[in-house]
Amino acid sequence: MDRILITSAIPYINGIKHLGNLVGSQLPADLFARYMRGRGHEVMFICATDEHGTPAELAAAKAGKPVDEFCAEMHEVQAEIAQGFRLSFDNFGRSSSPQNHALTQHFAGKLAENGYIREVVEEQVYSPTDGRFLPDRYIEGTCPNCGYDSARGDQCDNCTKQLDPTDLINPYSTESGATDLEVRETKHLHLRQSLMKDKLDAWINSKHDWPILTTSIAKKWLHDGDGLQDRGITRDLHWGVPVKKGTEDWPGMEGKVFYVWFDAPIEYIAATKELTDANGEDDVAWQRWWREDKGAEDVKYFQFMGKDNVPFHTLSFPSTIMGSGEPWKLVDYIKSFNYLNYDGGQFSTSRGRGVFMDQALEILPADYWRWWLLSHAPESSDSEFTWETFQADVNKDLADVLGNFVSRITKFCRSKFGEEVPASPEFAYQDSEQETQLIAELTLKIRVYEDNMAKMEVRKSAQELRAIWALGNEYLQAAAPWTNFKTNPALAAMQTRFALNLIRLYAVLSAPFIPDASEKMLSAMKTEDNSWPSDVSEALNTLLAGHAFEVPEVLFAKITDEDREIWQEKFSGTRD
Ligand code: B3M
Ligand code: ZN
Repeated sequence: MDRILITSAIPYINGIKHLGNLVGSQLPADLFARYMRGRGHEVMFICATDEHGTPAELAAAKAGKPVDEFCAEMHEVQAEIAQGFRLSFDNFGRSSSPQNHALTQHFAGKLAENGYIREVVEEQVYSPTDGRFLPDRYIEGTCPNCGYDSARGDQCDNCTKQLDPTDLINPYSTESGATDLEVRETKHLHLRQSLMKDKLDAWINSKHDWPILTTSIAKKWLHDGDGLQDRGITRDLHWGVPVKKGTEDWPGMEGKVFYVWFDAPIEYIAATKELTDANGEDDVAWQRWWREDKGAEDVKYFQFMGKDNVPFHTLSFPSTIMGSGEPWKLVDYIKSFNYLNYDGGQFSTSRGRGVFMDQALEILPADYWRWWLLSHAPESSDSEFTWETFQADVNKDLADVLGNFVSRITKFCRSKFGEEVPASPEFAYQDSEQETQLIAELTLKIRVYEDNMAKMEVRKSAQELRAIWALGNEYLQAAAPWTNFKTNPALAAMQTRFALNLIRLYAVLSAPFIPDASEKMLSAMKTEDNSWPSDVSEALNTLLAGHAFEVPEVLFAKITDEDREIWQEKFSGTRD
């Protein structure tokens, strides 16, 4: 049994995420967490809301609420939606927690002690029109790296380069549109990432099994242009973690807070502490996940995120960890994703384009979305959501293949043998070629499925699972117990028993993808035995003759053309 630590990138607090965000971090992380739990490992799965920074301040102002109140409310909203999608976080924390304040200040103190922080008198963009220093996000302009004309002050969405607002060409205020921006002096802290360059480079180079998407972004950052640059880690905002050196004040930094991207990844650690604190456990309870001197040396740590978050997780956060000089757990594997597009364009939060998490759950249960999104995860390239493919794939995979198998065999059994697993003393599976053959095929496919799941190959895992489901239908078709029933009822009984056991097997294998349907299948089979099928033949001998079951309600209703047209229309514009 291993100890598996899993974190998903933590969603910003200001607003509800769209399906593209979901499939780029939280959903595949949940798939992996569920799988690892299913295999009997001890899992700690962490997510949180990312509550600091200008977007939070802006959104609260727009909602006419104090920012702390706004964040508390939005956290509840996001937590409920996460629950709706069956995201099985061990804790869904809040980056504004006291635990994160303390840990962030602790890291800053250690970094300063070890010479990794520089105090800089910085030139910052001041807008006379707006009457304030403009935070990065309030400034847009042309990217000096790729020429994209709507690059934000902190990062270019087109080439992913992290930017400082003063890097932008022809900058303007997104608040007022003002272009009369001035540069004024103010004092800030910089994290000396450049000192860490060789160490980071060696570390990234040692990660041979990481996705190319992850390492290529990291390497670009380390080597392009002048190489890895130091980063400002403080801001002139009110809402955030006050700048302190551990528990001590930081002279000259009064009234400033840490940059949201400095404290956000530290929240992975803090959210674990939030959980163990809430359970009344001692510090070792969270430290055994995060401190190599407290038992975390054998923890395996996996991070999930969209590609735009990769620089922060391959370079900035590791700089914080390494620079602390303390034995904090570094990530072992970073799974990153490309973008999911929406119907010929991009999902866009700012423009409200696409389907958002709350809206998705209003029209269909979580499993439909989970299955489609995961089986189309944008791994090797961007992928696209269209209503046509959504309808076609869901109807075929979930209704025609899996749902139909379950309904066909349970209904057949009920009508011929009653609602219990039929006996056939004359036949064991082992006596029959067909079942022996299927067990061998399933064994092979399940091993491939396990291998893909362990490697976080999301699409390939879905493909294999689909093929495993299809074997059930092919078996029924070939075995035809309904025909045998007339001439050889004992044979039909054995085949039926075999197929009913397949339902339980499918429930166990499918749980990471479609947890609700999996539960329905187990409860229809009146069993709580969800043990992983290490031996397929044994796993198919779990429900014995005489074991009661019931015919479940339809697992997956088909999406009709009419449904599709209504939704297509409803989600064709932008959300208000
Ligand atoms: N909140 C960006 C995002 O939601 C950011 C991730 C933080 S991960 C520590 O995509
Ligand atoms: Zn760019």
